[in-house]
Amino acid sequence: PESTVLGYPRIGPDRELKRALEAFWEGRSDRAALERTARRLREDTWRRLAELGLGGLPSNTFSYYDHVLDTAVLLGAVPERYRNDDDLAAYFAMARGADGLPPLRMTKWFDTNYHYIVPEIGPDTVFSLDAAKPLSEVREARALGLETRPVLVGPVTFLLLSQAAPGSPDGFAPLDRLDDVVEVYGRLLGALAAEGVGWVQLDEPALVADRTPAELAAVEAAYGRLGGLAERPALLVATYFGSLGEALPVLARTPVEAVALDLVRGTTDDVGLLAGKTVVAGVVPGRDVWRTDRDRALATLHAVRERAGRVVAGTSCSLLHVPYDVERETGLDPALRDRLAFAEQKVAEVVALAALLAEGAGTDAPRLPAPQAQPSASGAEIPHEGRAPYSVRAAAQAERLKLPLLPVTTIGSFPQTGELRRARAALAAGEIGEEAYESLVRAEIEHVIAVQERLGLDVLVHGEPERNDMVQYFAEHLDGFAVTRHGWVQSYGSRCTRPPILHGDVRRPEPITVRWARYAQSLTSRPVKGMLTGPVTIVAWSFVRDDLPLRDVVFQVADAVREEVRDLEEAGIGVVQVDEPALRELLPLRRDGQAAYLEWAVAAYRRATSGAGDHTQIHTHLCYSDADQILAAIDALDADVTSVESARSRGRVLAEVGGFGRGLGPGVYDIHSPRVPGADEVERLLEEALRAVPADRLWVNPDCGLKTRSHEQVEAALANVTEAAARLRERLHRGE
Ligand code: THG
Ligand code: ZN
Repeated sequence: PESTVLGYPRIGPDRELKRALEAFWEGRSDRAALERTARRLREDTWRRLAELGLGGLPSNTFSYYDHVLDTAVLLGAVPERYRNDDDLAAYFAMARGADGLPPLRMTKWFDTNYHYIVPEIGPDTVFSLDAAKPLSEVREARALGLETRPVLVGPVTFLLLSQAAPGSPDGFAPLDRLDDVVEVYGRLLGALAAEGVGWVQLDEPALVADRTPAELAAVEAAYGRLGGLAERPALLVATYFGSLGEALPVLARTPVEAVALDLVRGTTDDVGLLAGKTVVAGVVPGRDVWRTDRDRALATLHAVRERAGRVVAGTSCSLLHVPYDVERETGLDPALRDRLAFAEQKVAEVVALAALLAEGAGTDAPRLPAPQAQPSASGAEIPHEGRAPYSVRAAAQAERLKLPLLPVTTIGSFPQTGELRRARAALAAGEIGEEAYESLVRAEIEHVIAVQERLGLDVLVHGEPERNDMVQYFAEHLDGFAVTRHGWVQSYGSRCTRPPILHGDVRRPEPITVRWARYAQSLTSRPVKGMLTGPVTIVAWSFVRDDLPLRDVVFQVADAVREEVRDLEEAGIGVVQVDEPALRELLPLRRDGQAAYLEWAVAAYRRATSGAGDHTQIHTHLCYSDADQILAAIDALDADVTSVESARSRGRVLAEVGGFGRGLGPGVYDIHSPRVPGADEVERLLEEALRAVPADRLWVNPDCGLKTRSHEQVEAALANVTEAAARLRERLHRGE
């Protein structure tokens, strides 16, 4: 095949998988119904890719929840506590938890907004091959008359992304088990060869990050061994999200038949080393929504062919990260839509490029254009904005807010009721008026404020009923963004987002959140916290223009947020939370570049928040506990109060963030699971927190927003949280 893609969306063009999963989980449908939907989605995808003329069709890119979790199952790496005669029940227990059993940890897939389930591997993990899924997908496609290339997470990336199982000895790393895992991959390759499979794709994106010499040696050994097997399909090692650097010569020395390179983020510099192998040249960007510059891509393909010999036109990474089809976006400005390509359009681009390459088109001009005019950031100086010292601010805020010890608050969002979601859809469809919609929003704010007062929270929120999503909502109210109707992208499991498209200069035409915050504050004498999304996160969770440096785009957004903070303050709001959960996400995968990124990202946050007066308390919230690399940056945000996720990985977070000299709220309620924590459990977590954080700086909060939970779960959990805080407060007053 002259063309291929490394992977494809699986949630369904109309989120059919989401609906099928949620119906199954809620007991509204059975396993057979779920399997039927899944099968139809897979078949539709293969048929469509074949129809578009794609050469190499991927399979095993479907997943009921996550492809890393699928790999753990494939290898038999299911921790004892999840084992169950019902394989699907065990699978979903690992992904989502089951009664009394918390799920496995979840974290971001490299620098994307996709989350994977973190496998647990210990010294005693027993590996065993369960090849049912890739084999049955191969057979399904064959029943349609289509040959496919099964896609699997490769052994090195799988182990590097895994965590050591609880109880593993100090110094144990999952990668220590590489030999055992490679043995299972070897048997899998044998099974696929026996099935007549010609090619297998092993994804090794971990190779584009900095790797130690020992890790690189492990890569060489693993692929040397797999490549040396007598009975196996041809091997494509797929790398993406950056350039291979020092890992490229290592892969070049292994007997694998093909290597996929991300030539959007990486370069063709060393491709000559891959001579003799096939290079899948990732020239069509798999992570943005812009149409590919055809001449540029073609020149790159020619350069690869000249240097390496055999070349296949491909995407830079899986298309999992883009929506299905831009043709459905009839509401977009046609001038903008013409510049866009979603998954279907990208497949067509790959096919067209392969045809041009085969025709020899562009061979007269094979000179590679100069590296894409990487626009340089305007103004080399990063403005360092600051507020008064924390002690001054803390005194002014204490005076104004008069909060008790261990104040209880939430992260911002409350459960979104079906009624509200339907009303928003009806408003968009013109079936109800603005007035009717807004009165529903007001009623919901009244309800949420009343609940928090009844449960005794100290800093209240309005619950964000007017927002569909913390980024999409701001994008809808800022100039320079477009939003889609069907542009869903999987975030984790059944959850999706519609990333907005940031295509022009960003401006705030008028205040966005102020009237809702003001309304909520009018209902209570307790402080209401204004809720904003930070500039890095707004940009990280959007598809962003590529004609300006990212940093400049982020600063434009920071200025818009700054105006909003000022307006909230002026409206009498005493606490403003500016969330930056994606701060870590844009961190460059390689160490060089990380410091510079963090410097401007922090500067953008401070630009957004430093207009606030001393008496205004700035909060921030960060999802994900693997913040180790960016602790100094989080500290440098200089927020008065920082809440972090920690319910899933207790002690570590506390040890890390306890040293911040300001307010800190380690999450005490894991909102990713439907489980309601008891008051005793929360009290214990708070006691533990008190060993790392002084009582006068400890805040009490869930570990993330509550929008994915039900009202019943939230009320039960918050009642326990406030009770635990009250008990501990009491004990502190008694001097215990
Ligand atoms: N918004 C955006 N990206 C995100 C988050 C977010 N990335 C990280 C984290 N939060 C991911 N978490 C979620 C949690 C819930 C949902 C999506 C991502 C979710 N989505 C609704 C769904 O799938 O039904 C749709 C929401 C909508 O109507 O827009 O519940 O918060 N951008
Ligand atoms: Zn969060």
